[in-house]
Amino acid sequence: MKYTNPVVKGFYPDPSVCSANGKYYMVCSSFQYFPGVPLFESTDLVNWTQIGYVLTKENQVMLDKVNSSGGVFAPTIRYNNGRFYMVTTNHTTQQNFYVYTDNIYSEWSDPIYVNQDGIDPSLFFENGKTYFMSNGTDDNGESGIVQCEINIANGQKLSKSKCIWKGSGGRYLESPHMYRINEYYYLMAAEGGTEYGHMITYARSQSVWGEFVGYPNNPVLTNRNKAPYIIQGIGHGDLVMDKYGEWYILSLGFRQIDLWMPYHNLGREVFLTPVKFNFDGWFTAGKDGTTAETYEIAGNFLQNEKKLYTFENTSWKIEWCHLRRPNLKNYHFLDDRIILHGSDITLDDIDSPTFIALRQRDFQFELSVNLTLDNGEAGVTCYMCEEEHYDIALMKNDNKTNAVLKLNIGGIKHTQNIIHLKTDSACLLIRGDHHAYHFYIITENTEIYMGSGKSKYLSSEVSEGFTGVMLGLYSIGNNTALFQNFQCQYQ
Ligand code: 6LW
Repeated sequence: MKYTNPVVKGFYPDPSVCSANGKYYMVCSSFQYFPGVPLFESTDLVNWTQIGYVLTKENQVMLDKVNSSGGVFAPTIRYNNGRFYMVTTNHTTQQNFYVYTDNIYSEWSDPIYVNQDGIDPSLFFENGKTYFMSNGTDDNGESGIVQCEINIANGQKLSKSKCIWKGSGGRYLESPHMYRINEYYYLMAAEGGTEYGHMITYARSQSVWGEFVGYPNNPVLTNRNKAPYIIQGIGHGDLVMDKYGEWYILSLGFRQIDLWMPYHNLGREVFLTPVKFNFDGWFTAGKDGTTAETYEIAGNFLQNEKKLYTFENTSWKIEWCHLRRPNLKNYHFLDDRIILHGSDITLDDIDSPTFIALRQRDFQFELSVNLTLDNGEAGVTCYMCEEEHYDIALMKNDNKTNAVLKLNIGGIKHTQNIIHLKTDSACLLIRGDHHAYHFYIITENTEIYMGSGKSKYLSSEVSEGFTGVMLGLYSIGNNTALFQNFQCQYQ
C-alpha cells in the first residue's frame, strides 16, 4: 500500500519506536509542555493513534518556569521482559532519567536517574545486561557517543562511561540508538544539527563496546542540499522492523511553508523511510538516501488521517496539553465544553498561564469556537512561544466587551481592531494557510475580519527553539471563560 509522509503531522519531534505484542509504540519530545512525552500506538507504522502521555505526574518531571524549548528533550522507548522503558533528559535540570510501566495504558513509575551526562539517552538490553548511551563526555573527558552499563533496577552505573563513537565528522553528534541485527551491533545517530543540515549516520561493530566502524557512505539518510524540496531536516531516527521483516527508519523532519520559503512553523514531524539491508551487512535508506513524500510498501492498510478535532472527539487527557506546571483548579473539563479561570499569568510569561492546546497539524485549517466571558481576557492563541504568538480574544472591562487581535513577534506587541460587542460572547474564527493566519469574529451573525499574521514569524527560524505552533484556548485575569462548539478542521 501507499503512504504519504509525514505519518504524524505537527510538533512531534525526536520519535523513538519499539514493538511489543504485535504493536508499535512511539514517543516524542515535549519540552515545556505538560503532560510530557506523547505516546502513540500503531499496528502498521503508518497510522498512529495517541494513547496518552508518559510523564503525567508532576514528580516525574520538573517543568516549573522552564524556558521554552527547555524541559523534556528527546526520549527513547524500549520494551524488555514485559516492561516498557522511556528514557529522556530534562535539559533544564541537566538530568537523565527513565520511567517504566508493565501496562502501556496505565501510569508510569517514578523517575530513576542515571549519572551520565549528555542528551538523547537510549537503552540497549542484551543477555540480562542493560547499556545506557547518550551524547556526552566519558570518564576520560572524551566526547562523542558515550556508553555505560547500568543496573536497570536502580539506574546505578556498573561500568565506567566510555566514548564508543565520534561520528562521521558532522556537528552535533546526538540521538544514539544501539541494535543487534544478525552478527553486528549497529549504532545509529544524528549529526548536522536539527535544522537544514540534519542527517542520520551509523557505524557497526562485532562487540557492544566497539570498535565501531562508520558506514562508508555516511550519511545514510538526509534531505540536506535537496532544494527545492518541501521535506527538510530529516534526522534523529530509530530503526524498526515491520511484521513482514522489512526495516524502516522513523525519524523527524519538517515541511517548509513553501518550496522557496525556508521557514517551518509546524515544528518537527514524524517521517517513515524504508531501509534495505545489503548482503555485506550495511544498510541503505530511502530514495538515494533521502526521504520522499510517498512510498509503496507491503501490507494491507489504508492511511487514515484525522481531519476534524472537536471537544467531543478528543480527550482532555490524551491530545490536549498545558504549559509547564498548570494549576488544574483553573480548568473545568466537560465533555462538550471547557470552563477556564484565568490568573495574572499571561501568554508572555515563562510560567503557566491558564492554557490548553492542541498541536497545529497542517498548514490549512479552519478553527472556530464560541466564547462567553465575564471579565478580563480569554481567547484562542496560535502560540509558538512567549515572544511569538497571535491571539484572537475577547476582553471585558467595566461591563464593556471588546474583541481584539493581538500580534506578538520578537517582543513587539501590537493590538489591532478593537471591536465593541453588544453581548459578552462571540465566535472566534481562525483560517490558516501556508503563508498566514487570518482572524475573524462572528457576532450578531456577521463575520468581521480582524487581520492576519504571517506564518513565517511563528516559525522555528524566527523564534528559535525546538517546538511548533500550538492552537490554544487561554484565559487571563480573575474570570470565567466558557468555550463551546470547538471545531478545528484541516483540509
Ligand atoms: C534533541 C536532539 C535533536 O535532543 O534536537 O534533532 C534536540 N535532534 O537529538 C531537541 O529535540
